[in-house]
Amino acid sequence: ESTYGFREMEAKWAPVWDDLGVFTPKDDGSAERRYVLDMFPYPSGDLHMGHAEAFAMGDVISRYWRQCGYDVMHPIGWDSFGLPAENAAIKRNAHPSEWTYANIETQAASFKRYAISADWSRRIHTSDPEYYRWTQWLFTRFYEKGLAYRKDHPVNWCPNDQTVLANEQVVNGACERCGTMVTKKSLNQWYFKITDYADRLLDDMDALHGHWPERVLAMQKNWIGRSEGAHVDFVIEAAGAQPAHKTTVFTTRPDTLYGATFFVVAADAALANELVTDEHRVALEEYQERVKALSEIERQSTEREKTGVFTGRYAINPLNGEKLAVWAADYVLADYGTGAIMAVPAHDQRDLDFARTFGLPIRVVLDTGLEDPAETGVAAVGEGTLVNSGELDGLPKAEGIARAIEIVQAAGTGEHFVNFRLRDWLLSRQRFWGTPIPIIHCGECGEVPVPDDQLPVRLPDNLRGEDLSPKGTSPLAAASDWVNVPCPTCGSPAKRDTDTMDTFVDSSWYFLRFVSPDYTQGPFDPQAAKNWMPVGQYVGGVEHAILHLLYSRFFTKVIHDLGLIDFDEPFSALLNQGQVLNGGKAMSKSLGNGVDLGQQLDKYGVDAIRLTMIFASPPEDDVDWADVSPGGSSKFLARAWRVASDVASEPGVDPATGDKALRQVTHRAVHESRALLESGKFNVVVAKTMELVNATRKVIDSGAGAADPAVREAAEATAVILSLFAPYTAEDMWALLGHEPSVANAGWPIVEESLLVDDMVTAVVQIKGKLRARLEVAADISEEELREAALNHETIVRLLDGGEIRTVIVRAPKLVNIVPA
Ligand code: ANZ
Ligand code: ZN
Repeated sequence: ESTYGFREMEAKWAPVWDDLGVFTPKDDGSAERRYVLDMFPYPSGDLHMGHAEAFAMGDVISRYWRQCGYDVMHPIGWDSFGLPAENAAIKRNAHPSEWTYANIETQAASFKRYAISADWSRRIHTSDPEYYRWTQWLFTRFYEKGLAYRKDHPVNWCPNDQTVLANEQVVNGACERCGTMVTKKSLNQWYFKITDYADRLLDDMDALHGHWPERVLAMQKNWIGRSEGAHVDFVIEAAGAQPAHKTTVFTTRPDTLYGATFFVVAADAALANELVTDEHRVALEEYQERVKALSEIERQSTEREKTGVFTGRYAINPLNGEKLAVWAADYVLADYGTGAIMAVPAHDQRDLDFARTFGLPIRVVLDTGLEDPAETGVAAVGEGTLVNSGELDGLPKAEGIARAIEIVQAAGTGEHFVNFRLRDWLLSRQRFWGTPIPIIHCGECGEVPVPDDQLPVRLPDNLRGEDLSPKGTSPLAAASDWVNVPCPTCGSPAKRDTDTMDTFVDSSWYFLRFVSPDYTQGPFDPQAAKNWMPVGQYVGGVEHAILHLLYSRFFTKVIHDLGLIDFDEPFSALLNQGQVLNGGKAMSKSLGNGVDLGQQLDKYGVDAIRLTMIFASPPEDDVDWADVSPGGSSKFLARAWRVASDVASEPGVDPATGDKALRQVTHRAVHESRALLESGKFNVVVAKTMELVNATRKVIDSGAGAADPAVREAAEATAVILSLFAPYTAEDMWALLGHEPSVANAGWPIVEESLLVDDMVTAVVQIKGKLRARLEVAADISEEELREAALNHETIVRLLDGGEIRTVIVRAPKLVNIVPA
């Protein structure tokens, strides 16, 4: 007797799929196209348990759609620029490409073993010149549209990595990568003007509700941070030799202008130093030193006692001419709004805390019915009617806001303004292993984009090891052969830009490259993009909820506006898979709770590991490896396989003559799985398949045995459903059942509707909610018939004993509840 052997199956089928090109889409329009994409991996070492989970989920969707008859594209590639390769190269005195491409090969082999239904012919690597040529091409298009620009800016600087970090890469004041506290440094940097797209990035999320996780949409919304309000100009009075100064504030509450009792500028903004009088300068500088030592978290904390210093200056309220003391404090952020605020302590908690600390006046201007904030220490937020506010008196809040804006606008001292939290995207990096910025700096012509026919600007390959170590400037600056070039416009000696791009740039358009990975006339073939995009299902971790997804959406919109595509959202649906934990905690070196994927695969086989990932929980939930049983998965797969093995020698006969009960289980499993798969309940589908295998085994072990045609039907359905989760086992079953490979293209089994209805069901009869009798009734029994049957049941007749009945509640076909009077 043959036995289930996962090693043999893995060795046997992987090359067959490769040879047949099972997962290469036909791409001929003969079937509706669907594009499934997993967030592409970074080549750091071999695949780990997290990859195994994420890619299992994407693969289920891809394989399911294929079974449904769609022409599925499920490509794979690598996000292969980035710091780890560079750090490894420094350590090993090598070129980053060596480490990168070696790891890619390792991962590719593992992905193949893991039976990802990928179209390997579309493979891309962002560090290939054939790819980054087009990243550069896109950059020059952005530049020409004014969407890529340089400016001097105090940037976040990681002293350890010697590199600039985007705000997003600073976590609690520390470098996201190495944990070193981040400092500020002024540098000339490249930015993408994503703020031009803030409104669209926000508004276009409307269409994503229901298709993207709400949590992700909420995070993006918050990140974009649209605030509607006004800019209001305050004149800061001249003081001694210091002239008057116009300072604008951003406020969402212009209705409270009469409640402004002081004025605050960000302590770390240049404005503070500009305004401060000589008398207060030393105090300000001391304060600034103290602020620098604080982390962003500490600064933002509402718990912390408010601190600040008086600048010696006064601001004039444009509405009522009042003089407001100007303070410098760290609770006002330099890089939000204008970096200056009018403080309204009665109605803003932060201002109230500050006023109470420094004994500043508090004036209620909105009657909210709440107690006096000066007494309670709780700011009066919420709705109300304006008071103590001159011409605004009596107006409700919303009208007060509108009226106040009209007034300042008419006086030329302010205007309606929408402020965003979103900042432009700082994209330049002073590192080697990235896409070189395709700009040449010419003394005559200024910034000159590298012409298309001179792209790609290739990375030099003679730098290695120590040449790459961080120095604060890009390592490329040292490659003088590379740096010094004639200006493409005027021919005079010029220099290449030596910065490289943030790797988020590479990954902001890769989904478009997959539609035509070998295209040489542009970043993608417009017709192929029309055929395949947008991505029908995107799968990846929630850690990319903000940046990668926002940047990809931004790129797609710009590429749309360049006239290259006719859609402007890249991902129609998004799934965030959970994490793999061990013992309830994320796997980590420090906890020593890591689980090695390779060892798991060796021990249990690919299919058992895939099945375990899928069976453990719905795709969005975490999987705790301490709670799962890959051994159990393996036993189940062997059981399923044995069914096929038992049927193998039996001829195929019309299933209609087979065991009806088993046929019903089969058809129900096939039918219900579909809805479950569509709604992402993959784990429940696995449970259904287990039930199906058990039911099949029961019939084999009794009655007509494996010769019953219903058994063959059940085995075939099992193979097709399992092809989504356990492709090797499924393919082997399919072969045992006498079919040619591949089961991946078998097609979802056709359901016989008549087998979906239950013929007979058990109805329970209760008296006053207590179970008293059971009845076998037809599944489609009417309420009236069921009521009659229940009332005539002999036990019921006896118990009621001729007494009067108040009501009879009937829920056909399952329940009757009799309530006696
Ligand atoms: C006066 C006022 C009265 C305010 C009131 C609020 C309530 P969001 O909604 O987050 O955009 N603000 C403006 N710039 C700031 C900065 N750089 N640092 C700290 N706070 C700043 O918040 C806008 C409000 O936050 C603005 O409206 C301003 O305070 C404050 F009853 O102006 B408000
Ligand atoms: Zn020139």
